[in-house]
Amino acid sequence: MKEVRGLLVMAYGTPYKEEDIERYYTHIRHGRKPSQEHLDDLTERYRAIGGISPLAKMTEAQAHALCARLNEVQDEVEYKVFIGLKHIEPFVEDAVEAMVKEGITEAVSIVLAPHFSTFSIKSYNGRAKEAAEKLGGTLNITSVEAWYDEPKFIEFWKDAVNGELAKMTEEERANACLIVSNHSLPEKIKLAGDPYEEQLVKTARLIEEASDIVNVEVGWQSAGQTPEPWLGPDVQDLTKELFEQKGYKAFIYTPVGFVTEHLEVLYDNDIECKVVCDEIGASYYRPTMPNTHPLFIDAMVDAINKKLAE
Ligand code: FEC
Repeated sequence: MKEVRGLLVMAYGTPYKEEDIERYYTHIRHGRKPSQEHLDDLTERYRAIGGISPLAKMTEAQAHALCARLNEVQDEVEYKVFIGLKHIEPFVEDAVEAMVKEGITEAVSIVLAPHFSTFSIKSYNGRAKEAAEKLGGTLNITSVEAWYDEPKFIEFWKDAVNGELAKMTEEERANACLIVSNHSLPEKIKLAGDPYEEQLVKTARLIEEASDIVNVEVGWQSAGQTPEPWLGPDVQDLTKELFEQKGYKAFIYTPVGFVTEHLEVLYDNDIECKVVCDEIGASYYRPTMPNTHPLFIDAMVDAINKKLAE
């Protein structure tokens, strides 16, 4: 019989129904309840994208597609998938406990976010390893840390950008700008030498080199509501500035730090950035997110195999 290797797929998590929003938001805020105003604001944003986010379903689909592909491309071990979420059940710790209960001793983990930061990838992997330690240390977890430059990931976005260019009129194509973005984080991460910003810039440069787009800019989105400075420029401000300075007629948004159509894409890009484009009279383009596209799943397979071969 083949050895069973755990595949721990970790992701942000989302409320399953409207009543879950408060506890989910409280978890994101490290246990501090949000004010009624902030809660109402978030509830309104979920309502604006149809009530709940497609994130939960897509995380499941991505995890299962990744596991199936890992089992297809090799014959030595049998991967078994476990989903661990950051802010709602099944939590990262629940997934680790399930693996230990099944007697699994080797696992590989990957986060459904391509860029490393102490706030995101490091905290997911740290929680998984800490949980494994607490449960007796019988489970060894090998963690993929980043995959922002995986060739198939870049190929996915190259095709996506070229696909949007093909939909444009000639005038739009000649005056088009690509905005490559990620979730903003507090600027203080830079003091600790966090590679998050550098990795986003690298992803943007690789897409620029591979695709037919000429004008490429890097921006940040979905910043939190705290008084401290967050990484910028914000994608909405950047759109306005670029329009004023360069007169672009079309903007393509590729929020490459995300891998599916969830709140931060459906609201922050498709509603907020679209409003800005409408105001300035430019066209809004946002390609379909990676979801379970074979190139994207294969990019994660490659990242896992490279990590295991180290
Ligand atoms: O579709 C959905 O329901 C969930 C979408 C969602 C994703 C996501 C990804 C990331 N976040 C990251 C960092 C932060 C920091 C704060 C923060 C706050 C929120 C709030 C919601 C939310 N995030 Fe999120 N994030 C998603 C949703 N995030 C809702 C709370 C309301 C708001 O501010 O909009 C600020 C926390 C604080 O207040 O102290 C920091 C990072 C990612 C990308 C990596 C990953 O997926 O883990 C980084 C998806």
